[in-house]
Amino acid sequence: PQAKSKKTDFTPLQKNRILSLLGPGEMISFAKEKRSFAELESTLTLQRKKDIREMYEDSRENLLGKLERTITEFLVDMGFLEVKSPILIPFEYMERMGVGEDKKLSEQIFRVGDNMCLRPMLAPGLYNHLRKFDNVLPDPVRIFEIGPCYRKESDGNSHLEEFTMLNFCQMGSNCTRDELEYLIKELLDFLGIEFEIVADSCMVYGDTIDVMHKKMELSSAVVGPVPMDMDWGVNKPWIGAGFGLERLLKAKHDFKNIKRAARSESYYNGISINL
Ligand code: ATP
Ligand code: 9VF
Ligand code: MG
Repeated sequence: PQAKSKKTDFTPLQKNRILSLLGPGEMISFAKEKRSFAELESTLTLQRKKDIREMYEDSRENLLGKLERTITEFLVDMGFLEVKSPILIPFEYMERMGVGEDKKLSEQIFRVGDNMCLRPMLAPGLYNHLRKFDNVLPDPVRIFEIGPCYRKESDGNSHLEEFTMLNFCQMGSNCTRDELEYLIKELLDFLGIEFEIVADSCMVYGDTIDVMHKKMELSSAVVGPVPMDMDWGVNKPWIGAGFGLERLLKAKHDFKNIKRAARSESYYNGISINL
């Protein structure tokens, strides 16, 4: 016997529109859905407007901005100096980082004019600060930067072309693997994000310690020194770790796509604003 109300057939475009309107934790079964596209769209639109108004009443804080402030306060309390270095950097810096040898990363760089590029990582600025502060700050020198980085990417769910990196590092005494793992654990416990540490390697630094949340890399961390340090005038042991803030948000809020956590004109705090 024929069912009284038949399930709705959605076009691919309609499915994408509905999926974009779901709240971060929400799910839908298109196979069972009986409401029309128009009905469903207007219900979800109303809910999302309510969500945004609630955010306005409750805090008015942007998740990405808030995470930067939270991590900054945590690391400053731990004795790390907050630095802000240029985002537009000489392309020569990247050659000096050895990205020439890493074909993948060298093709991912956004070049600007003949000599400049958008930084794909924070390491050059941090190297320069470590060198300059070596004879200024007490041992061990502890610094960090949080800010935009740019890489041409093709893969979608955990990659953005414009993302926000945290890189903290320590130079001088006590630059051990244990100290590095301790700092990573303190930070991620403080943020309430579960993680697992695995061994990996990359062209730039050789062996790395990768910090994973399920299948997603949250961070690559390195125990120096490495041969490249000489080209940056750095001659002491160091440890450091680079984290993507949008990946931390994706893990924390269980976003299905990292776009919900990105600098965006489509989502605010993980909620669609195409309402
Ligand atoms: P992947 O292998 O996932 O492309 P990666 O190893 O090239 O990342 P790293 O150079 O180790 O990335 O950068 C440090 C951290 O910055 C990564 O662990 C990740 O959290 C973040 N990150 C790197 N690239 C991106 C990107 N395109 N979008 C969002 N976050 C990124
Ligand atoms: C680990 C990820 C070379 C002494 C200034 C600090 C680190 C971070 C690896 C990052 C990268 N390195 N995106 O270096 O902390 O550079 O590939 Si420093
Ligand atoms: Mg990595």
